Amino acid sequence: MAGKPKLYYFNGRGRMESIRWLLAAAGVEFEEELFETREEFEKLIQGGSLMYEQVPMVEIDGMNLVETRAILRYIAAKYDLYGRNLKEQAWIDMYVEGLKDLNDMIMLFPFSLPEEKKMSLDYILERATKRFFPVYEKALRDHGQDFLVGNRLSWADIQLLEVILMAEECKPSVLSGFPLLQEFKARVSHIPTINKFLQPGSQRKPPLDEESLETMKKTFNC
Ligand SMILES: N[C@@H](CCC(=O)N[C@@H](CS)C(=O)NCC(=O)O)C(=O)O
Repeated sequence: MAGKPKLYYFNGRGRMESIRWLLAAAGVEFEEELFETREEFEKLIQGGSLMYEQVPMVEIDGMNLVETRAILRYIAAKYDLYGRNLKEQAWIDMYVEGLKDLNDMIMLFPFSLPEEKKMSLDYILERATKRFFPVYEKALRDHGQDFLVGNRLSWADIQLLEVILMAEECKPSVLSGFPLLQEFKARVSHIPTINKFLQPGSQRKPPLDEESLETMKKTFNC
């Protein structure tokens, strides 16, 4: 039997967090090698397993998978979270790529300069509530189903819940104008694998604080 997937990244959310979410939601146990220093990251580069000398990297099924979106698509397909046919897959892609845009804005927020913080936050919240969340609220309203695509859980739902929770960390009332997304959040959070990931002590990572921001900058020279 194949061993557990092994994730290589620094000890924070970053680009790896959506991969953790997807594996956890699929009920897949995984191990993590979390760097604390540049030296540890360079050792991995010297080992030759990073195609572009970048992480995330996931050891799975005998491969060293890199590139976040390639990793996510592989896991989604492997664990039947990527639709039943090409059309469902296309819908899932449209949802997750939009969610990625919002996710990236929130992920990069801690890197904004102190004088830009308020403007960045206002921009994120404006995009969340005017551009992105209305799309998912409307999708749920139009088809009246519990999930975004195909009336069953997919990568799109998992990514949506992750981003909703990130947006709520920016502003707790961000879902106030979105009753169906509030119900969606409660429903999907109760799926046992997801509920387990949401509990303290899981491999879910906290928002980036000042200390881990510094560790990340030093590790990746960014
Ligand atoms: N397109 C890649 C980008 C990966 C990337 O930029 N990773 C950063 C860490 S988040 C990294 O490894 N930086 C180290 C470097 O570029 O030297 C992906 O999505 O996986």
